[in-house]
Amino acid sequence: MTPKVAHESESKGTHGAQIDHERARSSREADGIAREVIDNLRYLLAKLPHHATRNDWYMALAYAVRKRMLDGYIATVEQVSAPDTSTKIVAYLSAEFLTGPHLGNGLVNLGLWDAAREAMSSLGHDLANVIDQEEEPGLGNGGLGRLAACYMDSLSSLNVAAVGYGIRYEFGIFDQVIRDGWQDEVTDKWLRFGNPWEIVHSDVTYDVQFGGTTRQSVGADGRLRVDWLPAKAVKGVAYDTPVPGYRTSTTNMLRLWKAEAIESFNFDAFNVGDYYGAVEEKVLSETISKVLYPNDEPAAGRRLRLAQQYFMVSCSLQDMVRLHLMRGKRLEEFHEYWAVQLNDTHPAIAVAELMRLLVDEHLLEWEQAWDITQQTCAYTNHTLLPEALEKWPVSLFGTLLPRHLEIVYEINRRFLDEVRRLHPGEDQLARRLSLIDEDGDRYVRMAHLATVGSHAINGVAALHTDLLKQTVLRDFHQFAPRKFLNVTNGVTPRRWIALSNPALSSLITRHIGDRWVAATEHEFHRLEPLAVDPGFQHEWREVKAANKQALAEFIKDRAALEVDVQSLFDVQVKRLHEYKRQHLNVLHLITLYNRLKRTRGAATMTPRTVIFGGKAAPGYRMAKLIIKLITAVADVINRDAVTSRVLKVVFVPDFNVKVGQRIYPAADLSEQISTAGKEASGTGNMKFAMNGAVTIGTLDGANVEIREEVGPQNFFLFGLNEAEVGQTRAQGYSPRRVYEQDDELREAIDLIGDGFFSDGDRDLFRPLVDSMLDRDDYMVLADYRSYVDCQQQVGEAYANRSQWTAMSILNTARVGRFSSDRSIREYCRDIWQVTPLIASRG
Ligand code: F58
Repeated sequence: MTPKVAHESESKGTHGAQIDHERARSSREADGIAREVIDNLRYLLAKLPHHATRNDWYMALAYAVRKRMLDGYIATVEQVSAPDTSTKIVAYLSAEFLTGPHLGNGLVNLGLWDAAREAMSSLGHDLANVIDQEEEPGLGNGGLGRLAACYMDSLSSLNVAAVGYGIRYEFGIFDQVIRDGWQDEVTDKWLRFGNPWEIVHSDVTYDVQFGGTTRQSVGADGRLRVDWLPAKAVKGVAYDTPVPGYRTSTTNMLRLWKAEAIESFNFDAFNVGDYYGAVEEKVLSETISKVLYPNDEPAAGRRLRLAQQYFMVSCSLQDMVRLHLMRGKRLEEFHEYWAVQLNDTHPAIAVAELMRLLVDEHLLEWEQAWDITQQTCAYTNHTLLPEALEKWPVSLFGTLLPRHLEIVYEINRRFLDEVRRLHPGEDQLARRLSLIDEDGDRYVRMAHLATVGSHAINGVAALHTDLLKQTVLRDFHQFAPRKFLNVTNGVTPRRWIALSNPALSSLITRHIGDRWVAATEHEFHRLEPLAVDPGFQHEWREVKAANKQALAEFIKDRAALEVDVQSLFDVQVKRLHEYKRQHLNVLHLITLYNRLKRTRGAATMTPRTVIFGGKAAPGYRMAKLIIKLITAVADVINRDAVTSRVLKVVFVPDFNVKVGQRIYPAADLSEQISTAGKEASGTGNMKFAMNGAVTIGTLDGANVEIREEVGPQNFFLFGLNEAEVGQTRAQGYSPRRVYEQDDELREAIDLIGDGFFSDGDRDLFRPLVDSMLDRDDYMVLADYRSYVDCQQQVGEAYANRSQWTAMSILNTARVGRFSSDRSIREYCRDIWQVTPLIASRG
């Protein structure tokens, strides 16, 4: 069960019965919680207990838990707003926060799990079942959005005052359904049953302007002024969700903006009888926060997305300025009180918006405003893939944000002047550094804007930061090397171990105590001596077996397939992308199939259940075709009497945070098989390893550091490294030659190409086969032999139970470094220069 900590008993106040009553109702005891759940059913949901649905019970408990979170929030606000504090607040700006469901996590962090379970059971309900009712807010695509959520958890857990600023999308990432083996997208209506976690602040709103023109004038003081005469405006309304720390009094807010029309009716239109015209404006305004963009590459050109980005940034910065002035501080000292982290380039327009607010609205001098902006902002890069680097056509940018385009030009003019002063005559250098891409059509390069406007730029794993400095931001690095640093990603052990793997948590706690939940990096090492202890090994295996059994039941329910829980659970769950190479995994499956068929099942092979999950961007045809290939190969293997005895393949539909919480704890083998140099960090790799899965992987992203930590004997390495990928290409790599020279590879690819998995249809998978044979941009064929041979070693290692268990335990014991607490401490120390609030345990 989840670890418990004692809580300090509160000293009795002197404010009489009223307060006593309130105390009793904010009880941490089961009977107090149960009473409040019943009250909530009655007064918030207007339901009798025997009429209440499962959703009603969930809502009633959620409100009770939220109330306890708000006690922490009020205490945090009190601390931050005290007149004598100089607390610097972290503003984490992100277009995505993939939080996952809140109830279970809230109970873990507040230490209310057991009390809530007892309370619900006294009311005749199973807590797990109530928790499962919650629909997760899918307000992110994948790793980047989930990272933001892990960081919010760590910020609160480390008592750092912070606000997460983002967008309250009405529709998040689509729900994936599999029809006839293909992905279909269904709208994510996450708000349909209500959202008990958010608090709408109808009084915290800002106008955000778009379009129009600018006008210059000279004031009486002789100073140049620029006025923006916008064509339209929308209103952003604050929706707050509390983010409680783990057993601390600190509770921060995730503040998400919803777009609304400034006037819900255009009365001019209404008066002349154009009712629909009047409503249209409202609809258009609300469109801005309607839907999350799925990560369709390439990133160029979508006007609504730029509008979303500016909408979120403008609301957030206006909010910061308001709070700053409310605290009685001067704008000249803004950077001493706010650290703004740009989560990728999506909020990079903040650089220009902060300049506009300081210079145009608050009349600071340009130089001073620029100094404040740079000292306030910092930028995290999450990708090197050229197609994912954001750039906006100058014309689009200028139409939507005419004043910001002028500001970008002015930033660029001053910056390039400096470049030319330091590097006279180097025109090409200035061209490459420019915020404006002038090779062909003109674009605003958002990564350049973020880099120039920030005092710190970080990559998300050591290898990624090195490559960033050598490739995408090479010239910037040479120009200002000290601005660059690495902060390797991390994931929160609260959600990804304590909540999702209670059996493992209690086993660990029984042996090393419960301090690991908040001090994972330090405490997990204490498991190392237990790695070879037969008794501990036995318990470890029992936990894994139970988790696998639970996943098997889930798979039966969601994918109608029976799997062997004794078999090796070999898992690849992540977004579908060619660089992540799910199709390399498929080639291995076909190879196993062929070996089994050739020997009529006599080939000795470790039984495996190969599990896939992940969404493809709706417009990414190749990724969708790979899903079809996985399901087609699964059909053949699972139906075949010979192969299905030792091999099962399953595609778990609709992979999301909730599904992840069931999958990571049950994995034996973690597939981290991207082409070296392409995966910036990866964070699933960390979640798997923490839960005792052993990795098969390339030297990519954080895999490199995971392998360093767990030791090469406890990591299955294969494939070309990043330098070798480059060399192989440079030497005229021919995938077709590789195909011709490897019999097993040729056999596997030919089966796909000949229509064996598509009822004889030779065209279906042709684009995939051709792309591998003709170009193989992601070096699938180059790494095939190394991968398949490495998988053979995995199978053999798994057959040795005690050796495998030791590897599994050592993986958990040695990956404490990948707790997001460690990452956040580094951000605090190296980038934000913030110190924690005075901690008190909640
Ligand atoms: C991911 N990026 C990286 N982007 O791919 C992964 O290696 C890394 O671990 C993670 O960030 C966290 O640093 C990512 O998830 C997106 O989802 C973008 C969202 C907006 C559209 C373009 C993709």
